Amino acid sequence: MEDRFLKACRREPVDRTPVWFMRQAGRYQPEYRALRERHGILEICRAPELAAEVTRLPVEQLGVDAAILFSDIVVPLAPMGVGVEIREGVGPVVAEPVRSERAVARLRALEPAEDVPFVMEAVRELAGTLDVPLIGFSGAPFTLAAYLVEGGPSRSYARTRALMHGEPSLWWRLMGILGESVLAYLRAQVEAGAAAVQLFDSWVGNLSPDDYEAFVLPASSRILGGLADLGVPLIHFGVGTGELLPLMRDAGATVVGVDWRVPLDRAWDRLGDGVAVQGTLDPAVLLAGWKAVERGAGAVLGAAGGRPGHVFNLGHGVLPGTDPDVLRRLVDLVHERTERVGG
Ligand code: 1CP
Repeated sequence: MEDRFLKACRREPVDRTPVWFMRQAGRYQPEYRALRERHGILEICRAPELAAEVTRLPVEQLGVDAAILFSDIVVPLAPMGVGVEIREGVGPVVAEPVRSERAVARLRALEPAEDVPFVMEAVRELAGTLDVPLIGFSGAPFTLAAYLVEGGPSRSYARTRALMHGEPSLWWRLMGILGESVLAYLRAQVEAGAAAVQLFDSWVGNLSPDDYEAFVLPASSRILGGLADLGVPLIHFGVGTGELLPLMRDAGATVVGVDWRVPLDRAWDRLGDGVAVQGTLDPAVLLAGWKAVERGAGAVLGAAGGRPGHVFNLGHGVLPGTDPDVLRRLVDLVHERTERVGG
């Protein structure tokens, strides 16, 4: 198996900088859109053969160095007792937002083998057949709680922030059950064959460092700490996290995912040499023509400066409307510009 991705996660020397893209499977692909004409997104997530097929597409088409399981962060919520759907053009929508003691008491902890066997089946099938490492993933407790409390996507997650300050004991009960579930879920994915995992705390950048430390770090570090014995790279990612990066490292990450707002070299200065860094090209640049992509990718690679431990990625997911050919050329560009003789 080609393992430059795993080597870079461990800050070992690599023959070329590895590259993969968040949301590398999805709407920008004609094949995915065609499949979505016939199946709902959650239906694809729950059918191992469809999820595996969609996971493979970008690996085959783009030549990326890692696959990420096709699923969604809301998949484990339904068996926990949450009525959730993914609405076209909106995102996850929760039927009854979780804001009270009663609503939290109704949640039950995820038991991965019984509750989401289709995920483990897809992971097993992919891990046994892909020739690049498979990344498993989960939403982090804060980001999952944010959807539960708000009932859907939100601009600033103000209700969630108010709840954590106003009803801390309720907040901790919610974080407790989500944290326990996420840990079990990620452990099960690794046991089924995932070679690395990414904890998506996409919306945690809405918090101040003090609030992150007080209300989120303990739950996320229990998860990352609880995975450490498995020996796989642990990628910890969020959007708008410039001020949170050292805390996200301290939670137990081996790779910190950084968005495009913080230059990669500055992010690395804040993080120190003890972790790998993933990112950070602005996904909007991919809509701006090839010259802009070349310039943007060149700046990211320049900021990485060839030090071990860079995993090239976008600062957030591939945007719908991105030309698959641009992604393909970007993979080649990263590989060509970082080729090390004798690597
Ligand atoms: O119907 C569709 O096809 C809609 C688009 C879509 C897709 C392709 C959604 C709805 N989810 C997904 C799949 C998905 N979700 C993947 C696999 C794709 C891949 O990487 O190859 C992954 C990793 C996710 C994870 C996910 N879902 C995150 C974390 C990553 C991130 O982008 O920050 C989040 C926040 C979600 C929630 C979600 N699901 C879908 C949407 C549009 C959203 C975001 C809504 C919002 O803005 O709050």
